Amino acid sequence: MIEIQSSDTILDLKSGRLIGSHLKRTTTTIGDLRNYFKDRTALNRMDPDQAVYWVEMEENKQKEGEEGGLFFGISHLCCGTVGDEFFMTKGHVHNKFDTAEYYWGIKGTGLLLLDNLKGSSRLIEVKPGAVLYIPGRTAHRLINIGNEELAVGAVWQTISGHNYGRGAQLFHNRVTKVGNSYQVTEA
Ligand code: PAN
Ligand code: ZN
Repeated sequence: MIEIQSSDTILDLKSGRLIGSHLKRTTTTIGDLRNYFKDRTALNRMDPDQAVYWVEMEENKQKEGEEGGLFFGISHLCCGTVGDEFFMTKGHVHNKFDTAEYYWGIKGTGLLLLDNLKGSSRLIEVKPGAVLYIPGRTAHRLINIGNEELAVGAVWQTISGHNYGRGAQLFHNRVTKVGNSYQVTEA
């Protein structure tokens, strides 16, 4: 006899929100991103407590640094700009440099900026259903270029860890709003 269990957590595919009783949410605000956006004057005019993005995850299932496990998280990136630079995540490389990651688009329109830290960058479109592989040794950052929240799923190893470098210096490009479109410039 096998007991049939239901899953602890449901991913609502329409909103990208997790539903469950053991979830945690980490919010990153304008104040936390002080060293990441170029236009410091615009940044200083904004409310430091304004949320730019938040990540929701299952709580206490896996431990950071434990061998063999996986983390599952949904990033929700609000729509907006600082000056003309689109809202984006801090971006990082993994401490365990070789570990890769999967992202997939759930809601909204964005870009995934990849930088191999040796002068080569790539931008990949993020839209619902897009499956994005981030190789190891690669800095990765999400950018919301749309008119609604960008929700993106992610799975990475529990041994990966996050290295944020020194602010924007991990990345060699910036994405700014021009009319209804975007432009990429050197950072
Ligand atoms: C993601 C990111 C998430 C937030 O879960 O951690 O999008 O971005 P920052 O960590 O750059 O602030 C991931 O890539 N995990 O490894
Ligand atoms: Zn990552």
